[in-house]
Amino acid sequence: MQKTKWIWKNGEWIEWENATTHILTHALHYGTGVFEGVRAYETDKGPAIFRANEHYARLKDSAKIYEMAYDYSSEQLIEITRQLIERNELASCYIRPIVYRGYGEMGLNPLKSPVDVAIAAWSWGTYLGEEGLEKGIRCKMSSWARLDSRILPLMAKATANYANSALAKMEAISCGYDEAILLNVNGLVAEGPGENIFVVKNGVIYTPLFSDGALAGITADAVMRLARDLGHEVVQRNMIRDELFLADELFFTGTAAEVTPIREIDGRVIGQGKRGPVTARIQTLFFDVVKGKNSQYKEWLTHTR
Ligand code: PPE
Repeated sequence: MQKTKWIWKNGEWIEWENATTHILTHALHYGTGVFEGVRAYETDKGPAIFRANEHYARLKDSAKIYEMAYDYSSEQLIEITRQLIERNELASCYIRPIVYRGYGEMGLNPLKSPVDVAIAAWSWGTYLGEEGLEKGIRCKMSSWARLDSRILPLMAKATANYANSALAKMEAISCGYDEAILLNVNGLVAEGPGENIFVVKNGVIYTPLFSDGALAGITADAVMRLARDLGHEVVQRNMIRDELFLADELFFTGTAAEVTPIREIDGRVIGQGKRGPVTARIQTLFFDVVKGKNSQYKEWLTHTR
């Protein structure tokens, strides 16, 4: 991981090495944290944060679900993020805001621990490899089911949810795959451990419903708009695993994963076994948009200077 100089926490600028936390931090023991993943990209007008408003709105929603109200407005956190990027002299980077129950009382009741707010940023290259972005990745259907909203609320991007993701990721890697795909407890397609999934079939684009366990991804939302603008019909509906096997093209979306083609699942070739033409067009448009090369979507960008 590429270190930067500054991390912001509870109103203060702290040096990277000093951004530590107490062993008895509530969230460390009980998963009582919510976070965001945001990217900024280099444009010819300097760095621009992609969909900052939407990310900080989702952070607020996640915190609301966990009753962790915090005092900062989204506008304030966006301003802090701009400063963070500038202070760290970053161009394109990944931004990680986190709100969590800090050091207070041990025991399950989180309400006795303070709500801490921090934002870090660093340079983070492609999530699933440069080659993955071009050639597609190989996935494993996970033996782990995606969490169910009767167990943990999935509309909250909570640290607790990622224990499930981490198990699925480890399994996929130890079986020699790049990434996992999870079904929900009802056997319907949910998502990747850190990505939304899309099927392309006969020019139509399909993606699972939030109610089936897909995070309301901000990249997915952007990609749905881009795909519609490119003339595709986009449908959010229940999906079974068979539809993944029979897809013309499959791809993942996410802040970290961007738009990553999937070329294989469990040894089965998907489509032509490489990045398909629809995925390629969406990917190209996506990268043009985030890099400020397409003014049609400029409301999605917050420039840092
Ligand atoms: N589903 C999950 C479970 C998920 O974690 C992410 C983001 C998405 C879908 C896509 O959402 P969005 O980023 O709004 O398009 N995962 C974040 C964390 C990844 C990590 O390894 O850490 C991310 O991409 O930032």
